[in-house]
Amino acid sequence: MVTIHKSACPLDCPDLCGLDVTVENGRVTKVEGDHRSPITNGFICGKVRKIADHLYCDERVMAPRIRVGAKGGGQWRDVSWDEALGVITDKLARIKATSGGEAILPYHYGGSNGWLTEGGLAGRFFRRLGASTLKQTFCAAATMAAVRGMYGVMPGVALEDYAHAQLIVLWGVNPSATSIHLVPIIEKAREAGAKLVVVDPRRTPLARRADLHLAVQPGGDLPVALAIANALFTRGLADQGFLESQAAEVDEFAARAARWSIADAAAAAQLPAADIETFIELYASSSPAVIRVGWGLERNRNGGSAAAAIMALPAVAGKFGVRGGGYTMSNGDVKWTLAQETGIGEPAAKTRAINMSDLPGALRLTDPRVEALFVYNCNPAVTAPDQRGVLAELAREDLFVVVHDQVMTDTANLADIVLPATAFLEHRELRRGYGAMRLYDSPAVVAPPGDARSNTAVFGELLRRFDLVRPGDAMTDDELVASTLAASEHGAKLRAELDANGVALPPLGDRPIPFVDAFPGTPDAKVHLVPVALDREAAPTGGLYAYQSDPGTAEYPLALISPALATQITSTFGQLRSAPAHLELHPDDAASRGIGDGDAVRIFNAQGEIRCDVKLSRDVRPGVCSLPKGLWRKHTANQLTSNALIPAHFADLGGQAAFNDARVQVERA
Ligand SMILES: Nc1nc2c(c(=O)[nH]1)N[C@H]1C(S)=C(S)[C@@H](COP(=O)(O)OP(=O)(O)OC[C@H]3O[C@@H](n4cnc5c(=O)[nH]c(N)nc54)[C@H](O)[C@@H]3O)O[C@H]1N2
Ligand SMILES: Nc1nc2c(c(=O)[nH]1)N[C@H]1C(S)=C(S)[C@@H](COP(=O)(O)OP(=O)(O)OC[C@H]3O[C@@H](n4cnc5c(=O)[nH]c(N)nc54)[C@H](O)[C@@H]3O)O[C@H]1N2
Ligand code: SF4
Ligand SMILES: [Mo]
Repeated sequence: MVTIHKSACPLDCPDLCGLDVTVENGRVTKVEGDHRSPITNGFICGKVRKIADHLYCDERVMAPRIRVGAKGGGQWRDVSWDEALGVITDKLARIKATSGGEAILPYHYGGSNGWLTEGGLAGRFFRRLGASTLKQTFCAAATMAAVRGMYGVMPGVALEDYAHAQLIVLWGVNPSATSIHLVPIIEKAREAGAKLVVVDPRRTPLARRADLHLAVQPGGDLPVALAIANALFTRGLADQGFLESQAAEVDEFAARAARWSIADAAAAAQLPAADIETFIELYASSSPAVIRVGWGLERNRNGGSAAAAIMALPAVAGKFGVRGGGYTMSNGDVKWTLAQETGIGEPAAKTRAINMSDLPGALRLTDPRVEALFVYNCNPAVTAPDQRGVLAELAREDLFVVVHDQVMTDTANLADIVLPATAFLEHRELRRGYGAMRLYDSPAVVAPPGDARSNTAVFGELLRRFDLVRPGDAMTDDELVASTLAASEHGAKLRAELDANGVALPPLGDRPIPFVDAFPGTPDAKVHLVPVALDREAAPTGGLYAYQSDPGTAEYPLALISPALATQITSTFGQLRSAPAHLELHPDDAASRGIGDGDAVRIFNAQGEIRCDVKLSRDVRPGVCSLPKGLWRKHTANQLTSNALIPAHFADLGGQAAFNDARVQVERA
């Protein structure tokens, strides 16, 4: 029997595609993009076109399993759900009784999930249990702190509206891998005469075609953006009318930007000063001009201030108020008036908050010591900083580790108990886009293989076993969706659209123009150029816009960055990759070290070393080397990935992990 179903892709990708899914004899056999959204426009990426390879792979966990023998030894005993949940319940209850709920740490991210699986019943369970809470800081913590502090809840430029721009700036973002549907829109704008600028240490596919490529040193964006702002102010290119009526702390921002001349910024960012001048000319003279702010630029010590300085530029230069003018950061902020909280039905816990980006530090805390780690929606063995510390702590015999996942990840391999999870298409999901301004109800279209259960089912059962269910609680996916929509002032409209074709548009429409249809969600509806709260948060490192110099040393001079792979979403789908990873290194850096193309190398710093082969490439700038994010341990010769060399310190805002602050040396192995 062959059936075709509507669903949507909730993976961590800005594009949020609508899907047509073919199911034959109970299995997904084909997935194609549909036409419900102009962004998907009938095509999708290779990852999801081949999702059946993931759903039915050999690494799929088919039944709950309990470790037999040593941790990480690879010996398991398949058990029933009843037995697995019985062991978990006894263990967590005992820890709570003897050491308190905070000795239990839920460890989770949104990796590939939507609202039902990301928060939902897991959130309610751990809150009611009194567990420690997790600050989710792997991604977008610095950029979101910056954009929320400056603009509050306000949508940026819709991806579709890039077609109207005369200048498109891609700043620390690589849509050719991470948001493929933006690429044809950019091409369309270019055919109509738009110019393209890319700010990226790598020559990405779009940088190769750009009118201007600023190959900035990682972490050097802040001085560049401030020097641009300073030039706009001092050369009479600032939009005084806009700033006077719509912005706050303008003089303070101008004073902080004035610390940076173009020459000094060029030196700090290791760029030709003439290229910054060209940027200023292009930016000042083009409208509509849009800056697509990515995530590559936030993952360093200056990341929050850099994001803020970049997002100040459209205000200073007066780029808002026209279709295609302004910035785009995460575009989830379109006043959906929906909150995950309403589905959880339990206020945020007041227990101790732990930053997920220092997992070894969290596991070394005392008072109380963490005795149980419950991992779901996450693969920290290969995605968290300080990988050697993470692996050592996970292997601790006195730490009880539960992992709920679809496949045997590197984290699952170190667990005491592994619970099989459903994948999207096997469970329902409600997903709001952070690029595409859409809300999709993506139903389950197929039963999971084996005994896999959804997050809702697992945490619903744990709530029951701990006697934590309260009258009126939403317990099923249907009830969670209903209660979330019921609490929204636009719930009836959203419900009607979702019921009609599975997708709803924001109450503001799907292409609101900033400062025409949508205004800053700050208390005074102005853009704040030096928000007091952010300045206070960044005080330990000199306040907002204070530049912290490059962490490179003579011993470890090379910046190691870890950009996204086209074939994975972070580590998701990594089990399907058999090819080993290569370090990309500039030929000049290789020559001075006697390294040839294809050589085996050691990449190292004080935290450890990685062994893999090298690929010489002029696509990385000199002084920078690149090993992709999301690799699995099997992809390198010594089972460690770039995360092993990443320091456990944070960016200046949001407690964001500083993935691109690793400084290393490379030598022939
Ligand atoms: N195919 C695919 N799509 C994805 C993902 C994936 O893993 N694979 N991940 C999803 C997720 S979780 C996210 S957060 C987004 C990420 O989306 P992007 O931000 O596009 O992804 P990255 O590759 O992490 O970083 C973008 C670029 O930043 C550059 N970069 C690194 N350091 C700096 C710096 O200091 N300054 C500047 N200006 N540039 C820098 C890198 O060279 C890279 O080309 O993509 C999402 N989409
Ligand atoms: N070196 C380096 N590391 C990085 C980054 C970097 O730039 N450099 N970037 C970071 C970024 S941007 C991000 S977003 C993080 C992402 O890091 P993680 O949050 O660890 O995300 P993924 O690697 O995608 O892993 C998500 C896991 O959740 C599982 N999963 C998916 N759906 C479900 C579900 O419904 N239920 C359950 N229980 N499990 C499910 C998947 O199978 C997968 O194993 O990684 C960060 N790590
Ligand atoms: S990963 Fe992105 S491009 Fe691929 S199907 Fe999902 S939303 Fe579309
Ligand atoms: Mo991310």
